This record gives sequence, structure tokens and C-alpha cells, in this order.
Amino acid sequence: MGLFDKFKTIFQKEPEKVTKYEEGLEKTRKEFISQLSNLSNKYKFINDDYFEELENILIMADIGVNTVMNFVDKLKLRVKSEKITDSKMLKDVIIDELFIMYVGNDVINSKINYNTNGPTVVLFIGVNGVGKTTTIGKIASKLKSDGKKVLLVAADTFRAGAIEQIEEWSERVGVRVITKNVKDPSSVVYDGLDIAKKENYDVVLIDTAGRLQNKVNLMNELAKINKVIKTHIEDAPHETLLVIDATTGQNGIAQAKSFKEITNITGIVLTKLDGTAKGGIVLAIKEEVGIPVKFVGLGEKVEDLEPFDIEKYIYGLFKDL
Ligand SMILES: Nc1nc2c(ncn2[C@@H]2O[C@H](COP(=O)(O)OP(=O)(O)O)[C@@H](O)[C@H]2O)c(=O)[nH]1
Ligand SMILES: [Mg+2]
Repeated sequence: MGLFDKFKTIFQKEPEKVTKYEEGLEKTRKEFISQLSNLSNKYKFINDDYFEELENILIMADIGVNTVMNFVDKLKLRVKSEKITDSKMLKDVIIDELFIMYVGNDVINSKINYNTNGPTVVLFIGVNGVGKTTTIGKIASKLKSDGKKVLLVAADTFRAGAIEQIEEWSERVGVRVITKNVKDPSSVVYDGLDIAKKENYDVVLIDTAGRLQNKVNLMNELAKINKVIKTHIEDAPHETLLVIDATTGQNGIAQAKSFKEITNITGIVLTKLDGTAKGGIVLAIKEEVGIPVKFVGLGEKVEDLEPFDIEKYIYGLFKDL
């Protein structure tokens, strides 16, 4: 039994666990499944043309050129060694190999690294419009229902309306937000962490403005924010989550590479997977950026955020196959 059949057996028993993934990946699934099915109808037997078309399909799904090349090479080896000739048989192997490619030899860590001694500080970075504030609202809501005392810090002092937006989330979710009418984001961060320590908050979620246009400025700004954080809590931030928008495809990958050069990122939040047919980007991030995806955004509503789970993701992509 292939890996995919195993996921199927597990998740069909507990369908509610995968609903969000199924819904959020619908666009990608439709596109992927119809193309893979067309391919195996067109080529009953596997040949070079088959592989070439498969490569195109995977690249179009934003899996990334290098990743696809490595992947198809591996597939060819398996086809040879297992003497697979029928293209219908290959579908299962493709799913297995995609899974193996993501997991590799690594221990995949998609958990938040919690501070056991004082507030856990999570810094959110990423360019304008990717979904930082929305993600903070969603995570705040989850943490609150887990019984955690959550504080938001409005350190996006740059964008007009940014403070109002996070205040709305704070009201909606019922968690406190620290704001300050200043230009310098680190000044708000300073106040926020001061309060977090004095009032024993469990988790502090810090919203920032991501101005990647000016890398030096952004680098200085993030360095200053990090310094201020460390004056309050030495080993913080415990997480620096880079938010990227799945609908921007390879551009999102480029952003991740740039941010990685200027600051230490511990995880990626990939938003708007529901809005793209190119959900293969999850696989490219792992291969090309080398930072684990920790959360995925699967819609605009407060409950549309899930800790990333490769098994649920693969199931959501291929369940109709
Ligand atoms: N469909 C969809 N929309 C999202 C998701 N996450 C964020 N958005 C939308 O993206 C837009 C920008 O989000 P915002 O949080 O303001 O981005 P920020 O500038 O990075 O803080 C908003 O309209 C959000 O509702 C998601 O997972 N799916
Ligand atoms: Mg924002």
C-alpha cells in the first residue's frame, strides 16, 4: 500500500480533521487532478514525452524548476527499477515521491517553540498585503481558545490604517493590543514587552511593516526591534515567522530568500492557498528556501488557518485521484 492510501484510510475515518485542507486546496486540486488524469489518458505507456509533460504540469503548479527536475529524475529511476510501464500505475508513485521529497531525511518541525520561562514572543514579518495582520488575528484566536493569555503589539507604524486593522482583530478575538502613535516600531515593541512581562502574558504576537524595497532600512529596523526584544527577554524572539502569499508564486519564494538574508527566520506562514491553483509552492519552499512552513492560510475567516501538516496537504491535493 502506498503512502497516499495510508493517509486516505486515516483521514476518511476522521473527515473533520481535513475539511479545511480539502476546501482550501480545491483550486489546486482541480487543476492538478485534471492535468494528471489527462496525462495518463494521453499516454497509456510511460515514455520521454510523458515525463516532459509531467515536468510542465509540476512547474505550472509552482513547485519550482529545480525541485521538479530532481523530482522527475527520481521518478525515472523508480520507473526503471520497478519496471513500471503503465502511466496509471505511476500516479501512486508520484504522490509517494512528492511526500518523500518534502519530508526527506529531516525531522519536520511545524510546532511553535514555546518559552517555558516567561512570555513567548512571536515576530511576524513579510511584505505589505501578504496577510500578516490577518494571520496574527487567526493565531490569537486559536491561542486564546487554548487558554493562553495573548497580547498583540501593533508595530506596523508605517502603513496607514494598520493600527485600526489590528485593533479590529483585537476586538473581534477579545485579546488586548498595544498601540502607540509613533514612527519608531521598536518603541511600541518596548512598551508591549514591558507590559507582557509585568502582567504575565503567555504569548506576544508582534505585527510589523515589511518594506523590502529598501533592504538596508528594513535590516536596520528588524535589528533594532530584535535588540529591544532581547533587552526584555534574552532568548526572544522565540519565533520569527515570515508570511508569504501563495498567490504570488515564485515571487513569494524570492521574498523568502531576501528576508532570509537579512534576518533569522524560524518558520513560514503561507497564506491564501485557497486563492491559487498553484498550491505546489509549499513543496518548492522546502526545497528552495529550506525553512519549514509552520502554518497555512486557507481562507479569510478567523478559523481558516491550520498548522501545516504534509499528510493533510497531500490528501487535500490528491483525494479525488
Ligand atoms: N483568501 C485568503 N485571503 C487572505 C488570507 N490571509 C489574508 N488574506 C487577505 O489578504 C489581505 C491582506 O491581509 P493583511 O493581513 O492586511 O496583510 P498584511 O499587510 O501583511 O498585514 C486581506 O484582505 C486578508 O483578508 C488567506 O489565507 N486566504
Ligand atoms: Mg498588516
